[in-house]
Amino acid sequence: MVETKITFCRLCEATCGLQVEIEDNKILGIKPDPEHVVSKGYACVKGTRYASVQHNPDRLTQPLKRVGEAWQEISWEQALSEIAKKIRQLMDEHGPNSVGHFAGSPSGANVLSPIFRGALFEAMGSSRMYGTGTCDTMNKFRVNEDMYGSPMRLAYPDINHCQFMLVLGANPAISGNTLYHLPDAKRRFKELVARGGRAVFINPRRVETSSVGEHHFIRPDTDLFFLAAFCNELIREGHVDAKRVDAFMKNVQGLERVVSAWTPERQAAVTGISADSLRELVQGHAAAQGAALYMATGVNQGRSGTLCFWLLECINAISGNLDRVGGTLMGEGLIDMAQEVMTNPQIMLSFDRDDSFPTVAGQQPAGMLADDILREDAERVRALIVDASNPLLTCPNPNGRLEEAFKKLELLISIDLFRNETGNLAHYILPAANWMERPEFPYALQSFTACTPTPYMIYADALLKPPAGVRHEWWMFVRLADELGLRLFNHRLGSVAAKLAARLEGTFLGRFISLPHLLFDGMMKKGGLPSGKKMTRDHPHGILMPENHGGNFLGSDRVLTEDGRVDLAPSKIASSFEAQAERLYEEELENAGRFKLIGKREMSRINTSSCNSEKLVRDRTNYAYLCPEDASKLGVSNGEILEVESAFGRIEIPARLTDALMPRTIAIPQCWGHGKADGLPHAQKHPGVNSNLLSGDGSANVEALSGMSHQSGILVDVRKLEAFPAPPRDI
Ligand SMILES: Nc1nc2c(c(=O)[nH]1)N[C@H]1C(S)=C(S)[C@@H](COP(=O)(O)OP(=O)(O)OC[C@H]3O[C@@H](n4cnc5c(=O)[nH]c(N)nc54)[C@H](O)[C@@H]3O)O[C@H]1N2
Ligand SMILES: Nc1nc2c(c(=O)[nH]1)N[C@H]1C(S)=C(S)[C@@H](COP(=O)(O)OP(=O)(O)OC[C@H]3O[C@@H](n4cnc5c(=O)[nH]c(N)nc54)[C@H](O)[C@@H]3O)O[C@H]1N2
Ligand code: SF4
Ligand SMILES: [Mo]
Repeated sequence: MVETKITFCRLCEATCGLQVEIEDNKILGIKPDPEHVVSKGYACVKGTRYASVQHNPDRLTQPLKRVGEAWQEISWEQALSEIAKKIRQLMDEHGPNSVGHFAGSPSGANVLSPIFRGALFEAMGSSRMYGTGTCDTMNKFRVNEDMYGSPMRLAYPDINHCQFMLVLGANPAISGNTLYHLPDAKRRFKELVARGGRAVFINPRRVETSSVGEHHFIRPDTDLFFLAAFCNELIREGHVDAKRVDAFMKNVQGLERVVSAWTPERQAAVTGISADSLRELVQGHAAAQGAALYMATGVNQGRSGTLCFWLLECINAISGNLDRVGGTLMGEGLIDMAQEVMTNPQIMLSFDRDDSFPTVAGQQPAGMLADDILREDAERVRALIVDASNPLLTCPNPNGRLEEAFKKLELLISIDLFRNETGNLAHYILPAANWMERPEFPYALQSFTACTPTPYMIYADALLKPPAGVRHEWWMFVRLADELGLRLFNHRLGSVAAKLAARLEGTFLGRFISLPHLLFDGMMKKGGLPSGKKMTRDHPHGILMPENHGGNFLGSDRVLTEDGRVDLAPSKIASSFEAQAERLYEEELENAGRFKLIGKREMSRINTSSCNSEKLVRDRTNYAYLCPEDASKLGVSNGEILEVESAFGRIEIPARLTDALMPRTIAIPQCWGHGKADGLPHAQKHPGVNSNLLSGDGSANVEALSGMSHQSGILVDVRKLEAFPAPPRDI
């Protein structure tokens, strides 16, 4: 029987509503859900063509063990007992920190997996948690912690009422945004412009989203100077809301002092944004009834993502826009994650590593992982569980160094839907269920931080049954704890119950004690919502929650700093700015004539997760985009091969010309490079080139305040490759 079921996509943070036609556990078609309370009929190709990933012939259906060069299917009992035995041996011989875990982007869309993975590692006593959070947004968590008292206090632009929105380093129309829930972003920006507001995009590339507003080119990785000058100009022109600052904030003098040297003219010399343009933008910002600055990945991945986000938040705060309709708001989630972190500090606790490097929200830098595996001392990482990630392609891998490190691990486990490049080096691969196969509400955004200008909640039950040999991540972590004889959550009863539920999963009795359903019902009850059953029956398209009218943050107990005031100049951040800014500026002047490399997200690809889909991946390769002016200087035309070299590596890649890029900028879509992916045959036929071979790792290349990797704005030399093979053709 054909059934139409309602769910929401979990591939990116837009979490669009979907209608899925299903027969005999098979997807017949996926359409946008026109009745979803926020996405209202919007979805992109990645969501509507997900059947090509769901029913992909290369999906794993049984645990795999590497035996020599071959892969052997084994039972779950064998996999879990062998893995537990090895982990126990390593913990006994080298201590718990010799075993780490690495969480990828899809695990951020999974509510239960991080809870149980965290509980397992806490029970083991290991603080070795890595993840691609340090390739993406850890700088924001660091600033939130220092300014507002918790990494999870995350303000978002009130686009529904804002009259001036400035967006740096994001392309929401393609990406669906990050840490800001805005499906169908283009429509939302159009609405802003239609009511007389301004949407201003600051980006080295004229991006798809900026067609609805204004665009200014900025030289990659120079936003720090733009933001410092913006902040200084705002202060100098008297646009500080002194009353609000006095009442709710502290250290404004510290902020004023450190930005005072940064004039519109000084920034213009490195950013390429004229002094007049900057002044005009500050005036426009000050004149608007409600203004907000937002930044994302393109700036986060620069050398000073933390400093940039701090200045950006300060501009929002001192101009009186923080916690005000039309400015930036601090959402109230289903569960107040920030408060949870305060009362359960073992989750997401920030601490300094043994080499004094900070971790933010407990996450160690992905850019230090190779070092940590290759080091010879007692802190060496010897085993790694990679959950929903493909770090070999997505993290800095200078000249293949991360690959060399992974080969040295005594135990590498990949939990995935596929045997990806990282899985290829693993000792065991454990096949996981995906989002179509599990019950869920949207993770961090709506549920825990409510970074959504139209607050709502949605819950969807599993739509499909996973293949017989596939298991849920929560189950794997609980079963491993059971095998290792560890107590989860430091709670005897909770631990016994979780282990019992895991043992009963899939049996007749298990139907009556489904741990995921019990936990979701509990969380929804805590947030004042109906049970999962009622949500899917009565509110399948989501339920609108009370609007956020501002005025619920400043001066309230939700500001979690010690004195309840927003800190405008946290000492470590402000002193880092003082120590770094002039040096970085000099470097910019010196390197003004060189190329910088940035990324370029593509509509039909989601990091490496969609690479094996015939319906989504048609190009044989990715390209290096550059402007015609640069191309003519290099003597290169479309399809000819470029050699791109950084201090860390060298790649060869065909060129594609576009006037959307500013001079001396080269954009390469990231997360390609599937030449060795024999577990992903379609991807292997469409390999492309891995641009992360050009980014550096180790302490000199990891941002010192937050552990963020430097993956955008990398200095490179670009040449035309004279002797090249026939250029690849698209199929
Ligand atoms: N140069 C450059 N590099 C970048 C970026 C950039 O902008 N430029 N972006 C960075 C960013 S922001 C991110 S988040 C990272 C992303 O990089 P990763 O976090 O490594 O994410 P993916 O590449 O999508 O790999 C995810 C893996 O998870 C698997 N998977 C999908 N769903 C599930 C599931 O439900 N369970 C499990 N267990 N596995 C699943 C997929 O099959 C895939 O193999 O890349 C980073 N790398
Ligand atoms: N289609 C698609 N959607 C995705 C993903 C995907 O792979 N494909 N990945 C998902 C993930 S994991 C994330 S984190 C989000 C990210 O979502 P976004 O933060 O929107 O990331 P990008 O689309 O990479 O946009 C970054 C923008 O920054 C610009 N940029 C690069 N360097 C600089 C700089 O130095 N300064 C400024 N001002 N701009 C710069 C780039 O030109 C680019 O347009 O997207 C998510 N959604
Ligand atoms: S924008 Fe596309 S990938 Fe993102 S949630 Fe919506 S349908 Fe899924
Ligand atoms: Mo990301």
